[in-house]
Amino acid sequence: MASSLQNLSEYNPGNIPAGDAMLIGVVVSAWNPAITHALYDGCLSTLLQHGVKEENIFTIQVPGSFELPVGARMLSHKHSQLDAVICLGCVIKGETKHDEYINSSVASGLTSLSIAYNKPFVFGVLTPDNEQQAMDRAGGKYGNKGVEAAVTALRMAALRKELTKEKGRIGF
Ligand code: DLZ
Repeated sequence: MASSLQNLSEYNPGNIPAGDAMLIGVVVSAWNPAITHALYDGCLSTLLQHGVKEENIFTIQVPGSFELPVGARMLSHKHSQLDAVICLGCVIKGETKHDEYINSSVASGLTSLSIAYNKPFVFGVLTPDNEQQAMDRAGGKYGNKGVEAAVTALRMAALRKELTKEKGRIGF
């Protein structure tokens, strides 16, 4: 498993597109707040480090991870110029299968939104077996998934800009 071998938040900052012209939405789940707030801290500091202006980061909170897709959609409607929307949550396995239902619903919801809007809706959701695994990935020994989500958003937003920018017309 990759996470047992490396800190997944390690990356080369020189390879990340500049965020100075980007508008980014962030949706944060209120369940397991110590974890999701740590994810948000990592995400926010990464966006700022790569030049995204504070006034161009639009953050909302939703009650739980299940609400991330609809929160992301509502945020996208309010700010239609967003280049990417990052969704942060933590669903810890319990006695029942709630985690499986929530996680697969969030994953398919964000996939559908990405395709429908032709923009990245980033899955920054931890799916751990227990709280320790969550802490290890929210600023602990395996890095911070919020950092990775921010890097993914910048990369995908830049790719979208590149692929959708107007081409010079040839001929007529
Ligand atoms: C209900 C629930 C449970 C049991 N566990 C979590 C969790 O670990 N992480 C999380 O983000 N949300 C959890 N929720 C709440 C659901 O995501 C959702 O908010 C409620 O079912 C209401 O739709």
